[in-house]
Amino acid sequence: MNSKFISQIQNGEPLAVARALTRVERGGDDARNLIRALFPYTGRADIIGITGAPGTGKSTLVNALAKELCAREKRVAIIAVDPSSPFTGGAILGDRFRMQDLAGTGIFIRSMASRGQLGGLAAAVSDAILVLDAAGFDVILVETVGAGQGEVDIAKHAHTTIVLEAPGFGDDIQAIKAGILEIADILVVNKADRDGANATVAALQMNLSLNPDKRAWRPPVLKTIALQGKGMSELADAIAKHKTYTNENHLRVKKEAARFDDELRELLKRELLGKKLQNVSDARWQNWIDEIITRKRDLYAIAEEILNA
Ligand SMILES: Nc1nc2c(ncn2[C@@H]2O[C@H](COP(=O)(O)OP(=O)(O)OP(=O)(O)O)[C@@H](O)[C@H]2O)c(=O)[nH]1
Ligand SMILES: [Mg+2]
Repeated sequence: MNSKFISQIQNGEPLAVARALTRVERGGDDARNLIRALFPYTGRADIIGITGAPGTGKSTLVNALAKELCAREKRVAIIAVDPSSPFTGGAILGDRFRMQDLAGTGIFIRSMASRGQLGGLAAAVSDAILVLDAAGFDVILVETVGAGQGEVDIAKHAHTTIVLEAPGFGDDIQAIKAGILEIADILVVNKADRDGANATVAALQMNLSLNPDKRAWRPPVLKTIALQGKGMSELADAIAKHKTYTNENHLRVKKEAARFDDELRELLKRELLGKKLQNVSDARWQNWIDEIITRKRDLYAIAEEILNA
């Protein structure tokens, strides 16, 4: 691995960081070697997950929050995860607007939609977080759609997870079903300029009381108007408070352990599967499926054959 490239990344040089992220998205040996070289320099950044239903205002809020953190002397990077097609015009236009909005602030933004890597989007996002961490960003904001709905559940591995709601979006029972209250460290009712914001806050507060958390941390419910940058100072304060809480209770290490535990298992699954299927032709695979659907053989028998090959 080119040591000049590594030190450029470590210095946070935007072009080098962008190139590193592209490499990580492509995957393969290049990505692997890069992560191996950078890994010793990771573990410092605060990873903040922002999640919520489509249209609740995640992107708008992430931009506004990034600016607030920037004003607090933090070096901020944004990863916007959009698992939908990279060809949807809306996403691309939205990106362009966001980038213009952040121009000249020093805030680094990257959207990821590609599934180029064998490991899929989730693995690419995990590696991207490592790159940005090694690049010396203090805060990495990771925006993902949904909670438990998206294929990318990065939010559950963040040091702090912010869940967005908006008035009128709230089928609150649905929110509880999706386990939102369990993953949220901070709840935000965005679009507080709209009718019904207070009702949504009250509903969330009530749900929190009905489902008392085992944690000592009770997620605050904040109101924001992301479009006007309102409520960002309170949100940044709540993030800082949660960080103090996690540090004092040694939860940061625990969260990290859970994150790498999951990721190592996923990685092993992919690697083992890849190795076992390396020399299996499409025709052979199709033949196995045919044997199964015609009830000649069962799944266990086929799996055993593959494992013992
Ligand atoms: N009235 C009002 N509109 C807002 C506010 N914040 C965001 N919006 C608008 O809500 C719409 C969706 O905002 P986005 O930031 O794109 O929402 P998102 O959650 O990122 O959406 P997806 O990425 O599609 O899931 C946009 O038209 C925003 O301008 C707010 O505080 N008040
Ligand atoms: Mg968005």
